[in-house]
Amino acid sequence: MTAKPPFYITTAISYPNGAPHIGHAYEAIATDAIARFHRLDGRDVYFLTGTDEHGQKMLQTARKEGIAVRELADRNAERFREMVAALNCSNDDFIRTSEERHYEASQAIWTRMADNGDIYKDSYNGWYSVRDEAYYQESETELRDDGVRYGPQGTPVEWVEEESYFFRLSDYQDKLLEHYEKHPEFIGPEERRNEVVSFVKRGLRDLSVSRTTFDWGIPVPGDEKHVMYVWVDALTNYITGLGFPDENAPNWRYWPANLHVIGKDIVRFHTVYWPAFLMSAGIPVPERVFAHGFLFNRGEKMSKSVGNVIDPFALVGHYGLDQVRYFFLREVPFGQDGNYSHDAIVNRINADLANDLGNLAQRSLSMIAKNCGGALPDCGELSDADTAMLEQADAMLDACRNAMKTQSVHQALATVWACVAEANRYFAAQEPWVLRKTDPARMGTVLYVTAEVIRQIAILAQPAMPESSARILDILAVPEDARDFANLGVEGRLESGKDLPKPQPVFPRYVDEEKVEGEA
Ligand code: ME8
Repeated sequence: MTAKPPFYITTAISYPNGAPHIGHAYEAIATDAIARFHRLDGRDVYFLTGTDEHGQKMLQTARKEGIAVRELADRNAERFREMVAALNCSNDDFIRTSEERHYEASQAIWTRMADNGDIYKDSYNGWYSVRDEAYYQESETELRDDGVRYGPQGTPVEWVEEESYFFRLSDYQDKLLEHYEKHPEFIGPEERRNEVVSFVKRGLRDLSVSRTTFDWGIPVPGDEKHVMYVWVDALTNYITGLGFPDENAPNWRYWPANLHVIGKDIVRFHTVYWPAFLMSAGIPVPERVFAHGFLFNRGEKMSKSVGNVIDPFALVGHYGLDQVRYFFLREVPFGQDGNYSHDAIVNRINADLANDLGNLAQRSLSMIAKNCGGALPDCGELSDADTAMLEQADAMLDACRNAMKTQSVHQALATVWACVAEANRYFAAQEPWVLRKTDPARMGTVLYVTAEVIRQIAILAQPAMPESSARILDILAVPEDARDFANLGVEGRLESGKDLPKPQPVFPRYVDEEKVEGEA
């Protein structure tokens, strides 16, 4: 057997300065669905997520709450860990940047950049946004009528003047542009790529990479008065997680990452700073960075002061985990901004899940239970309609793979749900309940074809809805080891005569009228 090709995928690591919100949940769910897709498609997947614990934002929040910053980090990192578990994420590890292993990795990459002559000491005078943990050029900021100066993401900036180490980012301008040119797939979606290319073309300045006015961070090797700029250590998490600096570590084989999944607000860090740091340190750069959009609550930005922040735990408790996962993945074209609303989620639950897939499975499998002695009927000669139905199901994998090449998770699900819709039309048109009296053998064939199509739908729905899909595969008696994509198409056809367990409804209708706190 040949070894499975590795696939390393990561989420951004979240600031644990507060509890996780649905933006964090969205990123975790989408990344998990992509990880599961590739795992089912025969890749050796390693999936990392975690928390980004240093920096001024954490420090300020801890001060406001009157607690030690480590206490804040410990408390909220635990909430993030619970969130990914509650979302049924299949991450292989959860990294916290306050861990010892991460200090070692960050100091090692720093030393390599310094040894390469890319780090020098000077002083920084300029604007800094604590909320974004980002330095901005004055031309990127604006002084508004309220007398406050804001950065490009709409967060306030403050003037910083202090001794600082710098990274020679300006030396990497041409190398980065060459990299974007040679590897057009490095940044997705396309519009993000265009933004980055024009940002870099406008010219790069050297980057301040250390701070001296606080000590909540990783000490700069050889000059402990300085702590590293939080983004230097944050980005390094992706290699810490694989055992760096030990390049003989068993997991180092997963590097370079195949995919960093991030939100659109942090593209610059991942596609300008990060590849430059890696080039400087002599480490290969990741294959692709994909930026998803932002989630809004009925078109409004979620904020604590507006009171419309949605708690992911409450959401899952209220609607059900797979329902929430499906909703976000199907509703929001991955890469674009999306809206969350009670009505939209209820509509998806009732139309796509309860009616279209749930009813189809329940009706067809109940007929098998009642009319075929609970065993999968024989598949007789195939009519044109049967053949067309099976061909559509067999063709799903290629279409999904194509969609997933560009992380179009919504597109992959649309392909699967087009087949669900077709299966409903097929079932209605074939009228197996009429055939029961007139032509039982033909009824058997129709039920067989329907069950086989449902099998393939359930296999391909696993990345989005792991638990519910498993329950459908259970009631089709598909063995655990026959649920990956190698079993799609003709290879894995259901076996006639096999006893099926009593079918149980998988997707209940949503009837409760109550809303989740924060919902409009
Ligand atoms: O940026 N909708 O952490 P973070 C969708 N620590 N995604 C959202 C969102 C929303 N409303 N709000 C945030 C950081 N996100 C850094 C990352 S990586 C080395 C360091 C996304 O907690 C955001 O875009 O502010 C980011 O990808 C992730 O959630 C964590 O955001």
